[in-house]
Amino acid sequence: MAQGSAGNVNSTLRESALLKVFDQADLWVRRTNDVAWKGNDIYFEGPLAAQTRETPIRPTETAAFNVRVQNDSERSRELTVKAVASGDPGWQVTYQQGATDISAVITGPRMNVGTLASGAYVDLTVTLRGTNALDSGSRREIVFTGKALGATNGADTVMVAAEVLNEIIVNSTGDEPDARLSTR
Ligand SMILES: [Ca+2]
Repeated sequence: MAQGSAGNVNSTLRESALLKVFDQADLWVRRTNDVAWKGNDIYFEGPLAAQTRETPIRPTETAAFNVRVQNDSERSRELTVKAVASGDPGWQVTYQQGATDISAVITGPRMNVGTLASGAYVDLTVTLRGTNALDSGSRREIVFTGKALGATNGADTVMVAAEVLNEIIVNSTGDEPDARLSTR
């Protein structure tokens, strides 16, 4: 949030606009080896390119993503998040908060991540592992939707996706680890 002085008109307008949204969740997303996140201060309930991160992998590789759940309300709020997966079911998917496996609760009715002060957040990790049984082009998508407990608006959504590509070209000499595809 802007920290503008009383004389800063833009800051005052922005804070006034935020005040109208009483229960705003803000989800961010990145691959675990990315520095930059996507989706900060972008709010939309439903998948959006600006809040989606995806990566191709080889059949037995792992794609790992972080999802940040931030309270962008002007007050402390209890936030919840839900994960819905779609696509080829042959993937192994694990959800974690720190070292704790949260797979059952986040794919259930809704996970409560606790009460967060304005601007505070928690980070989650989702890991997708391809298996040898997957064909090239096999894809798994997971949509995360966060919102304040009991809120009727202010929801936000991020999406992660992984896709198996069998034709990834490895290094030509054979003396280095396999090359990894990058979406950059
Ligand atoms: Ca967002």
